Amino acid sequence: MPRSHGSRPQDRPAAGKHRGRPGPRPSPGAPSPSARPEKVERPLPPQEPDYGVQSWAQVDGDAQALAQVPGYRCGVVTLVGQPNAGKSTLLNRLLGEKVAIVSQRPQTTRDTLRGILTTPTAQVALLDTPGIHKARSPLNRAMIGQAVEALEAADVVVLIVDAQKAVRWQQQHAGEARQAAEVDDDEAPAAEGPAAKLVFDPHIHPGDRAVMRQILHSNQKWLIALNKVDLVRPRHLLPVMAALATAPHVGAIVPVSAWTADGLRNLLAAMVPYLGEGPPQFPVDDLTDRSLRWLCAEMVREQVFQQIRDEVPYGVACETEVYEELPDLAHVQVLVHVEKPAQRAILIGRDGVRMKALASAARARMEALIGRKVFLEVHVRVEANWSARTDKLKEFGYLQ
Ligand SMILES: Nc1nc2c(ncn2[C@@H]2O[C@H](COP(=O)(O)OP(=O)(O)OP(=O)(O)O)[C@@H](O)[C@H]2O)c(=O)[nH]1
Ligand SMILES: [Mg+2]
Repeated sequence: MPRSHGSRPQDRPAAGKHRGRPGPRPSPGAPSPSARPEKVERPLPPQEPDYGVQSWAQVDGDAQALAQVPGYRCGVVTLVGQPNAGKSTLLNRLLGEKVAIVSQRPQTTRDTLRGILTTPTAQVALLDTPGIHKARSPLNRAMIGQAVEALEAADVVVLIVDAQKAVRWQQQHAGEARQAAEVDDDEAPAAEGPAAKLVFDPHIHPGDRAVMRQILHSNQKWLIALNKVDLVRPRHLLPVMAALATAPHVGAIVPVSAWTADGLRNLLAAMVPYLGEGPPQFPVDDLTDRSLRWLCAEMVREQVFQQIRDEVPYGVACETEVYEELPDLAHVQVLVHVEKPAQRAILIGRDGVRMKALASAARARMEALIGRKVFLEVHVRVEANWSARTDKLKEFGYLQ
């Protein structure tokens, strides 16, 4: 019997409706037009990832059955890349279910999320991380710290490169000599050790070079997933792949589209040989080790990123204060922290219209994930300057 979502305690990890098996994505609630969303994220088209698996029945069995499979592999794959490269979208697509929040704005992901993909031949713990960029604020530095820590935990690292951005950069710098690529520019986070002195092909985007330095500094094995290939012409991809292939020690470069699900089978096939042989380490029907409480707070933050303009989303942190499973619904109360009273006013909107739109879209997401009706309450509190305060960053889980 599949485990019902309704009976899962609030602090247990979220499990898939399909017991860890990729399945069709829930359709998210459309934001109300009255919220005048600036950058609405289109829902992903509902393709199922094709892993070439004949039958998922074995995965639906217990972990012991998988442990008996000869050559079964299990390990950690860390997804890193520039902000907005599509790491979270790729994680969701690989899992076949939406667990990570996504938006068109950079720096959406703030802390590491582990997604668990269990197939008949391997269990992959996929770490989605904050985008690596030149961090100035304490919050951004904490985010980069999380990404760097996740690098250390990996059996193999996958650098997600935005193909569209890479093609544009290459076209703008066509014909430049290779020796022009000295130490990187403003986009690079401070690199250390021998990796800081590495010289890369100048046709590689400086933001990607900066992430490569971090990976090489960690001494991990690594691959590249060239994402968003649906947005570029195939003939423009080859020169980008040729430039990326000059990076030191890169294991493979796999073109993928998290949007269309193209290339995921190849990406999985490239990752799995780096994992150690052994039985599954996580329950086979879990999708993530994050709790429903955490996921609910993230879903509210996602709507803030998708529906509220300008800098406001960067001053917002969300916490689930109440998560109760009642007989016929789940009662969820989320507290939204903002830095200034003006941000509070923007979030609430005239007559509370904007908050209503935010909450109703977040509730629809929660209902799709939890699989039951949700009664959602959202409150907004001003917590002056929280993003620069170590105590608050710790309290909100952004800093260890
Ligand atoms: N067309 C297209 N869009 C994509 C693809 N992958 C991601 N996107 C879009 O790119 C934007 C950023 O995606 P995210 O998954 O939030 O990117 P991220 O790397 O997790 O970003 P941060 O969390 O900010 O570091 C969203 O609007 C996605 O819909 C893709 O393969 N094709
Ligand atoms: Mg993300």
